[in-house]
Amino acid sequence: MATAVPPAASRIAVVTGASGGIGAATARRLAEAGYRVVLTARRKDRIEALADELTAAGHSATAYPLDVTDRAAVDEFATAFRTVGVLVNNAGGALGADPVATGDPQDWRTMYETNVIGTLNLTQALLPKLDASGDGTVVVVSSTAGHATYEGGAGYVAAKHGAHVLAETLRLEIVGRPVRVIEVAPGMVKTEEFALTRFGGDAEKAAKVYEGVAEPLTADDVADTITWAVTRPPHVNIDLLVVRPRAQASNSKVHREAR
Ligand code: 8X3
Repeated sequence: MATAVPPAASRIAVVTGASGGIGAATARRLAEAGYRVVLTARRKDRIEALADELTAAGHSATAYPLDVTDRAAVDEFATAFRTVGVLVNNAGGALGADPVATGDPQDWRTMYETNVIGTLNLTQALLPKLDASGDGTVVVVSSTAGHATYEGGAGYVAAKHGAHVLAETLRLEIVGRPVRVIEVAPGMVKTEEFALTRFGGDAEKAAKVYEGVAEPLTADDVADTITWAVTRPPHVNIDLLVVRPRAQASNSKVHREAR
């Protein structure tokens, strides 16, 4: 007999990396869909401001400052919940775009820690709560970098392949339990921070990433995709969604308008 699934309004959605970009946009969209959203990120002021904004708009939102790489803090965070409906593993990002020959091993380590171990920490800590919800969903926000490489991308590409493998393996391992595993792999998304962080705050280099591209995806485009996948009926598992702007045919085949 199918388990009765509670309505979205009584369900908690935890979003990591909710201080900006795709994470903040996803928290907004899930709140609008009726979830009680829990925003986590390291930057307390940002998630508190967004939680206040959502609450003022009549939604249910709380902020919880959290570093996803800090396992003790993640375990402590998990004790706050009896059940969790949705976990969106969005925290992560890229550092550097150097060739393999000269890439900084510390950047590689940091990217593995945030994109893979961070996702592992939250997923392990909340899996029992997702199970207990009777219809849990784990979302892994990977990247097109999790599916094919490009020059200068190896450190990030390796980390995102790790996130992809985590999602794929978890889906195999928990089949039969009431938890879906959805991977959303965005391509070129123009957010206020992704490229800037990647290039250590160099705005000129960051701007070059999107130069001449008519319409890179926005954070909200990806949030819309995630929310669509999450709000399918419980028996429908969207394994993997690759989403790119129309101007991007592959990681390295991008149409740029001449200036
Ligand atoms: C972002 C996509 O092309 O910068 O996850 O690696 S890319």
